[in-house]
Amino acid sequence: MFRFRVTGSDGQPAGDLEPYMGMAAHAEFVRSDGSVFAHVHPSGSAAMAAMELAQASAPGGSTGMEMSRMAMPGDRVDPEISFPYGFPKPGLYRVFVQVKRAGKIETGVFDANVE
Ligand SMILES: [Cu+2]
Repeated sequence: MFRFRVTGSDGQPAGDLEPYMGMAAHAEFVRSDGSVFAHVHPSGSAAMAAMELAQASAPGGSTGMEMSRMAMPGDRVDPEISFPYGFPKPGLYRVFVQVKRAGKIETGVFDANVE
């Protein structure tokens, strides 16, 4: 599990996270040579159920716009977010984590040297 905590400028856990495209957060794990690209969502969140509902009801799959309609205004997202993932092979990776705070998308970037 990769755990991230979103904090405000005061260092306190952020209280203004909202679902982004029906999910609490999105993460991409990318190997420096481009041979690995994984898009991962947190597991077991309430927002996951909302996304599954959105996918089931959208004919021919759903777009981000359709999924965002599933997110209820006022839905609260926990500022501690975990993603299940395993690096498939050693190398340099960059991890992008995207959340939505008070209507704005924010992206955190992290580097990992996997041996
Ligand atoms: Cu995603």
